[in-house]
Amino acid sequence: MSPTPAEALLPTMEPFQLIDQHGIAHDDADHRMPALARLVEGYRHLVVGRRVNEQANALVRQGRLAVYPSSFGQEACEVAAAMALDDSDWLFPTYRDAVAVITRGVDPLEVFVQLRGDWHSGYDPHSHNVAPQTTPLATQLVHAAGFAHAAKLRGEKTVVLAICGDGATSEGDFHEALNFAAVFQLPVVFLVQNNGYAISVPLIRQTHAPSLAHKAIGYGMPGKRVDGNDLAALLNVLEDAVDSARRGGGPTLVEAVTYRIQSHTNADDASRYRSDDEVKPWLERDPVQRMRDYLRGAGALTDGDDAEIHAQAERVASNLRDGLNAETELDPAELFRHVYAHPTSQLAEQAAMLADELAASEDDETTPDAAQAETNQAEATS
Ligand SMILES: Cc1ncc(C[n+]2csc(CCOP(=O)(O)OP(=O)(O)O)c2C)c(N)n1
Ligand SMILES: [Mg+2]
Repeated sequence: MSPTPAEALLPTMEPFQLIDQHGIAHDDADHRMPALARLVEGYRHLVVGRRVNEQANALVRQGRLAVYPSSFGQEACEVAAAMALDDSDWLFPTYRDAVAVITRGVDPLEVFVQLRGDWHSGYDPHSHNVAPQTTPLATQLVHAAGFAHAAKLRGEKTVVLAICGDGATSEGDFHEALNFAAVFQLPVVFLVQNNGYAISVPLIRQTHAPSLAHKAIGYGMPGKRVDGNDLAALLNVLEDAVDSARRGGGPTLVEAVTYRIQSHTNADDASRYRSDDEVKPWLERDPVQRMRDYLRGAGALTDGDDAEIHAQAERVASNLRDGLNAETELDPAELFRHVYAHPTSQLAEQAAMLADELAASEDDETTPDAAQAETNQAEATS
């Protein structure tokens, strides 16, 4: 019996999977498997993404980055989110989605200067159609819905993909964005990375729904649950959702079931609220190793290919290290420069106050030198 229109919106409880954790493809799902060349491209992004996560963690320990919310173990979600979109589409990421932004083509160094505190948003959003990474939870979902609304009004074929976490689904903005997108049938894909935690708060404290994807039916949009550590399944589900949005089919909510392997950020200690026993099975579901095993089994990845991909990842890491280890010359006046096209009088006043303070501190710094110079002069002539 075919499902009723309401039943058709419901997700399956079992997350959709194409490749299991041992790298074995499901026979009955083979016809939905992305092309091997596309999976090799995806694997390259996974390896680079993993290396970026490792390098960023190291740069935090070296004091070169203030903080890093790692997507270690979630790289398949990051890569699939970027790969599912056309160049003319738009990505709306969160603080945890540096790897998605990099996969989209943004220079890694430009992504990370924000976390060093140099710039408000290090990259130009228009260079690769990537909105700034947002920290206030779920705000990017409302921006994404509004952006998609504008695209639809203009008759453009743009699709918007917005990412959020499981914790963000408790925000009012999540509800408003999904409701608005469904009512106006906007071309948006909402990707929830359910990594089990919102800092120390587990999913059980976030929702009483059977799953996060089940929330979709309340808005009248399809909900999909997918294995968030299976790049092939993610590409399949997200590409379908993007196609549907582009053809005028409205929004989709996709819940990717994954796990936050590391602490929330370096400022958090996950061992205070969860055990190693809980983490261990997720290490065995690693998305990078899984794709590698599948591609090796399919004869699509030689030792040479793999070595070349890892060498590329090393180059990305080394450029990031060099770039972030270079001392920068920052002009504090830039803080004010891009707030308004025409600065308000208050802003001009604050800028002048800062300039005075900086000039005064420069005077303070030169005073001891001047005093020393006088002493030297006196000694030389005595
Ligand atoms: C509106 C708002 N409230 C609270 C916070 C503080 N905060 C930062 S990250 C976070 C947890 C978010 O968890 P989740 O949405 O699951 O994303 P994850 O960090 O797991 O990727 C919280 C509560 C915030 N950034 N914004
Ligand atoms: Mg989370």
